[in-house]
Amino acid sequence: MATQARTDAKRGLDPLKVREDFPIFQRKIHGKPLIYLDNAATTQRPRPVIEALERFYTRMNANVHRAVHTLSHEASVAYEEAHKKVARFINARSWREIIFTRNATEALNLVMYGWGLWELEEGDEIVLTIMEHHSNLVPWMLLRERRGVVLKFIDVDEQGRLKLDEFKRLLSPRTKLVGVIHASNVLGTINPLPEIVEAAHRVGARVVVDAAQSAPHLPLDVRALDCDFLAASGHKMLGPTGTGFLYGKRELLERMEPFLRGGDMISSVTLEGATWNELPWKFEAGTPSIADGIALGVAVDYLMDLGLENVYAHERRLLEYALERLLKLEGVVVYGPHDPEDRLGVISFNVEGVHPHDLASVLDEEGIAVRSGHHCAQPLMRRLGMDNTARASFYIYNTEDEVDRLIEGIQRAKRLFRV
Ligand code: C6P
Repeated sequence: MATQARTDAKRGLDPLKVREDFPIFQRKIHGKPLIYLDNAATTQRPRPVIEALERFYTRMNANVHRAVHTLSHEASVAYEEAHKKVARFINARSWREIIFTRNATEALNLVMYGWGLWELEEGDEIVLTIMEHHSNLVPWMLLRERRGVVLKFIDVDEQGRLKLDEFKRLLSPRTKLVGVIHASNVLGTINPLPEIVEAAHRVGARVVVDAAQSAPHLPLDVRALDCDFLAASGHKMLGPTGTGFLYGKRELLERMEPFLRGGDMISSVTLEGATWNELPWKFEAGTPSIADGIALGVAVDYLMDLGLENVYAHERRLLEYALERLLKLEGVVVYGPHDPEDRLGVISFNVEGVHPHDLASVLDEEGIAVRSGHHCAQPLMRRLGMDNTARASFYIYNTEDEVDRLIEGIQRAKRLFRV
């Protein structure tokens, strides 16, 4: 992949060059150039990812692991290779620690059904943060209902940073799991994982990290972090929709029960019972999304070619610029930490007197895509006294010029609603 021109040793990532790889930016919305600021929901796809999907169906289409014929062999090798790429991306010890799922939600459910349901008993405690996305909250409620497991929550301060002292007080020998969102999809807050993992391990608890919002934006190293599980969405990091993955420490995955049972995940079956296939296939029952998985590997190649340090640095510049401009606007409330060091380029905000859905509609007329709503984090929204927000989230193809257009769009909405 000739990405040399997309980054520069001095200036870092060049978003204008990056944009050339994304066919969707040729599209006009209401006659205006598309300004896509809904990257926390899902990102756009570069041409190599789109081409990988086409290449699979035109050159290689076959099922994996089932036949000796050439197409099946090629598809199996390419699908396995995609797991290896994801393993390198997060620095896992082995590609067998990477399980492909449909999304981050499925990855987190896999931990609950495959580990929690078997390991946890009445009175055991799970400590979660109040800023969890519903995907790392609602699954654990099942264990509260069915097993009598106790859920405890770490609160946040007014800027949406975790109260770490409180976290340490919540930990006890009864804590069996700590579930933590790495970066909030509402506030952008980056949580201090090393400190959290170390404190959790000190009381013998396992740690599951929801990295859906961090994996696409900053370098991750599961070995250094020493977390036990980590879930992410492939579709939030340039991969196809219907892709996500779970990392788990091998010794845990080996001991865990499969979540879905049936085809492809067995080693042998008799009428009396079954034994399980080797990792990761034990957890990938049935025909997987082969083309999508292979294309996720290509997305990882693309990101690694750019360099995650460059991705982070670019978004940091945009974040600082956008925060500076938004904070100067009268009647605009910006949520989350004020210090860019503590957060990523996900900015939730409200304009006094304009409902976020109305704001998003006005921005859409300008070709600007932002999300509005509760962002699947209702307990956090309630805690911070808000129902809905507008949210702009950046990625590798966004520019400062687009931030200016966003500000102009907000000013237009204020004029329209006379606020
Ligand atoms: N957030 C948003 O904020 P899926 O859709 O299952 O791949 O990802 C779920 C998920 C889990 N954790 C976090 C931190 C997330 O942000 C998300 C998805 C999207 O717009 C959709 S609610």
